[in-house]
Amino acid sequence: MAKCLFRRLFCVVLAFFTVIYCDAQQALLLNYDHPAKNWNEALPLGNGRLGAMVFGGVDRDRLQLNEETVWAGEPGNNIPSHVYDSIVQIRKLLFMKRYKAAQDMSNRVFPRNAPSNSNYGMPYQPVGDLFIKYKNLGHYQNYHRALNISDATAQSTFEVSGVHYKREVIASFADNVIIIRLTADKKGALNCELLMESPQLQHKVSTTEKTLVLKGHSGNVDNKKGKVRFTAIVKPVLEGGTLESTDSSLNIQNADAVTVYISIGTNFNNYHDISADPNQRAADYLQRADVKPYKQALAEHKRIYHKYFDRIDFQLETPDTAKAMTDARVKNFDAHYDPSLVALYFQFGRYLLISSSQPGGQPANLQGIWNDKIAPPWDSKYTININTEMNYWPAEVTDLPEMAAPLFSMIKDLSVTGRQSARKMYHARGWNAHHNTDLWRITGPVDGGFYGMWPMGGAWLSTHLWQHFLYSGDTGFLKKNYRILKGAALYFVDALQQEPDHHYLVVAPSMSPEHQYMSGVGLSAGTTMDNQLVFDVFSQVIAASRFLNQDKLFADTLKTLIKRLPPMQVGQYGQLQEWLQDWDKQHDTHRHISHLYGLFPSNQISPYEHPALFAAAKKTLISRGDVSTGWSMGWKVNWWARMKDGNHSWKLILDQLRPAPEVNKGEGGGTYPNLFDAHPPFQIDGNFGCTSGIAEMLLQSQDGALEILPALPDQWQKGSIKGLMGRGGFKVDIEWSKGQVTRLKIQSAIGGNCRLRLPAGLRLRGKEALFEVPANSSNPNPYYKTAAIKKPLISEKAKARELTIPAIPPTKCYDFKTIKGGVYVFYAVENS
Ligand code: FUC
Repeated sequence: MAKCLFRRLFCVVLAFFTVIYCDAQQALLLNYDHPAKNWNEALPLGNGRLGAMVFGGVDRDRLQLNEETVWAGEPGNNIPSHVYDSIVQIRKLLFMKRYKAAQDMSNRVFPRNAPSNSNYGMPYQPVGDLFIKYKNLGHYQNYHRALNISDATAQSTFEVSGVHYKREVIASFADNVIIIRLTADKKGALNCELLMESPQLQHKVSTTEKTLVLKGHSGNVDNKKGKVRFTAIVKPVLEGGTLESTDSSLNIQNADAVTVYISIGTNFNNYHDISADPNQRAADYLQRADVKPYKQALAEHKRIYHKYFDRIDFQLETPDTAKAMTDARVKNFDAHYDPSLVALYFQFGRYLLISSSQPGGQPANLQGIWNDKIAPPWDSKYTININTEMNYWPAEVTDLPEMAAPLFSMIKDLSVTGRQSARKMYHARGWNAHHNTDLWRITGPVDGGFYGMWPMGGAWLSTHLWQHFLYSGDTGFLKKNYRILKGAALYFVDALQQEPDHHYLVVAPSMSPEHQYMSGVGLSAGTTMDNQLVFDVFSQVIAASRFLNQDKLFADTLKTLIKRLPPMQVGQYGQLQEWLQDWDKQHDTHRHISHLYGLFPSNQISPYEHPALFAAAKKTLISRGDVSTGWSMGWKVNWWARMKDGNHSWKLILDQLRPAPEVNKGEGGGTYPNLFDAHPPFQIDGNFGCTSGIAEMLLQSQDGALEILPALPDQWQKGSIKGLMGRGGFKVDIEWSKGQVTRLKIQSAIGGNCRLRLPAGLRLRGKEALFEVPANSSNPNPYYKTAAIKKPLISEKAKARELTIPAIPPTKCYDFKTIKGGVYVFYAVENS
């Protein structure tokens, strides 16, 4: 009797956990009831190096394939020669206020199209497609297609004449190949043909007895020959049935199950060495992979993926409508209450980062690693005046720092190639880069004297190294990268110019990315974003030299120069001024709001320290409006979170999670059925920007404290997030209900003072006592030391308008000491 009761109890408990587990699994699925009709419906898989877009077709399945080093062209930079004198001349024209003449000259010296002896960066290109054509599969039913982002697997299942078919695909993190597993629940039911195609001009498909082989090389563009050679080998391993090859295809008959391996190799070693053997590489990966049983390969793949993905668990309320297909959920998002779609979208961003950016590989480009076009939009390269940086915003805060390793190694490469642009173009030491780079690490201007005249790309990228240090406290990392940070600063030591009006030190010529203050004129001196970037580049070297106790003299030089940078300014409309002069237009809705770099990702505009600037930033945000390109809206989610206005962030998420238009162009944003973000067209930065913004709504750590739930929207009354990272190595779990924190757990990786900023009414209790600290006392934790900005200037016209400081929810700060490895749990005390 007791035994029976026990067994029953066991069954109930098991059923309970199965339900919870299934729900959790369900929450991390992208679901569809039909095969992909186009690329934006196909599902992305990737292991950092290899990418596959899986269409899930029944009669004809398609896997569109990428390898991250297949780019057009060959090694080599794009530095224009003999331009120094012209740059000096352009500078003079700017300082003489002859702006149009300066812009005209810039356009002449740096033509809009690449001159015949140079190039404007190479496009990222596809490898090709694998097609699997199935024979005699008549009418199908019960079709289901899913991307499981908790496991990094894609499946499609369907039924034909009572036989259940299943196809599962992984881009294996363990074996560096793509694996397709075909099964059916009737023996001998699998009959198909494997074929390959490629849009590359130079390619050839051949077969051996057991494999299908695609060889080719990348395209010629501008002054560069396409020298990336690639080899893709497809090898099906059969259980039962027969395999025959023709001169261009493989035929499988009556198999019980088939495992198809896709291995791709290229000749790329690094940006200046393409001497590897692509055939050998592809063969080596294959040889190691095809000996493993699929079950083992799948388990090993999942184990590596879980190590990263499982670090964060995010739960928001899940209504019944969340059971709908993913494309329908996007369609109905503004009509149905479905916060759980936001949790899915957030985790999808993390999934994309893990899948497109693995240590040892290339950073995620404009499309991550997924691209089917020989000439993709903006070459799918690295646009470093916002887009590449945005790709990496989620890396630290969502605890995926390893995924930033490819970015760090690209920065290291640029710190070498960028010496050429610094020296030849500007006669400066150190290194710089302009607004684009590519696989070959070009650092010269791209797209001519309007868009391309922005020598700040290297500066912005370098801040990611510093942020990694602030999050991890890894002094070894800082030491190793100090020379890169120093090189970025050294460039400005030499290149900054004294402008004539106030004698500030400014970058000239430059621009506020892609924007203009007169028709066709954007070239300027001392734009606000440049000033903020130089301030950060100098501040991080000053702080690094303090942490490492080295290079004091250089730090002293920077301390002198930093004082001569222009302050931020509040312009006539009460807006944060974009340029040194008050040229802003009041109803300007340009997608770039570069001067708000100071609000996010930087921390130079704080509501606690600089309310006037904070008010001005808000004015600017409001006047620029909400709806814009995907990446612009992604940025706005972060900005509104920094404004402590969760409801406005939520509004932007609503705007972003609207179905993207069918036409692949425009500036209205949106989301494709496969949850890829639309510029449009697809651009991955919007996914990453929004993921980062969601994290910023829940936790911030840039402003002297760990701020808990700084921008929770009314819609997210209840939820939990586990595993977000704050600077100083703090891992944070938050649970909340009725919009209030109920439980907070802090794990300290490196010890040190932990300062919490909490809603004023909230009282927390734990084993550790929390000491309330005065509002403006500085945090003794060195990773929380913020650099003091100059007092902002406020225009007389703005003063006349009476600046209203935005009200933000009142908070209080509390300190407690942590030790390395310490875990601290607090619960909300009910107000009595
Ligand atoms: C910048 C943006 C565009 C686009 C491109 C890749 O030029 O202004 O909107 O995102 O990068």
